Amino acid sequence: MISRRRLIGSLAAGSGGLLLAGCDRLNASPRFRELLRGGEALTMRAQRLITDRGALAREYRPEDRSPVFRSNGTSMPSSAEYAAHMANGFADWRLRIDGLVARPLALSLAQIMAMPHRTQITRHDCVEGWSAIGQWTGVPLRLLLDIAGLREAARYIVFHCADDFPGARYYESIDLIDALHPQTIMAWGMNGARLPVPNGAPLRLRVERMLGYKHAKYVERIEAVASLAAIGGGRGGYWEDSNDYEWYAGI
Ligand SMILES: Nc1nc2c(c(=O)[nH]1)N[C@H]1C(S)=C(S)[C@@H](COP(=O)(O)O)O[C@H]1N2
Ligand SMILES: [Mo]
Repeated sequence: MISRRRLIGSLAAGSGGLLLAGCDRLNASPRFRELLRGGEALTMRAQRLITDRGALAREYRPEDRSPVFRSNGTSMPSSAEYAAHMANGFADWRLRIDGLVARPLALSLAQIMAMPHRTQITRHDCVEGWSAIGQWTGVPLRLLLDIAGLREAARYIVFHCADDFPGARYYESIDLIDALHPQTIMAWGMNGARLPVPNGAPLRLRVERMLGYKHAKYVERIEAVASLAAIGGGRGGYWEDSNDYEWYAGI
């Protein structure tokens, strides 16, 4: 019998397809699509039952990349602080990692870029009706959380962003299953170059089993929490608070 680890490994190497073919068939069935539309709690339970949340998102070949990967939402945070960071190439910028961790951290971009990294070519799906395939390079979130040392009470990871919307900062959150997933990375590279400002420089989340709005750009602080109730409007994200988007946006 092929072990789960070997199966995931072969998928990661691009030679598998077993799990993915299975998912495609499920997705094509109207009954399954209906299930997925039947409310968030049901979506989450159905996906936990039917799909494996540890399964990898499909990865593509370099030639599959979209010629243009558009920017959506904020294309440049408007604060003076961000402008100053941008002007000196983010040399003094720091990523803070705090909340329910044993060792709060403040990491420079150089430190983050020197860490082990992963490169993946994936499809980004925005609920506004567009998709694009891009290549992302970054440090696994799992590694950052291991270094900081998650406390036992931690249940969610919150991403605080540098951009302001009317009345609120952009933020997002995911649970620990997605946070520790092997394709969940804090990306500093895109399509072989440094992450461009319109796509979230210097650092953005890629959480490949989730819809586009979960992929927080301009992340400046990662916070581990036990509950989302006290953050923002309490629903786990900017769009969740302001527009009733689903918190669990699995694809
Ligand atoms: N900080 C921040 N993150 C964000 C957004 C944003 O406006 N601000 N937009 C979200 C949405 S809706 C999408 S589809 C993607 C777009 O990523 P892109 O600009 O690289 O295309 O970022 C997401 N993350
Ligand atoms: Mo989006």
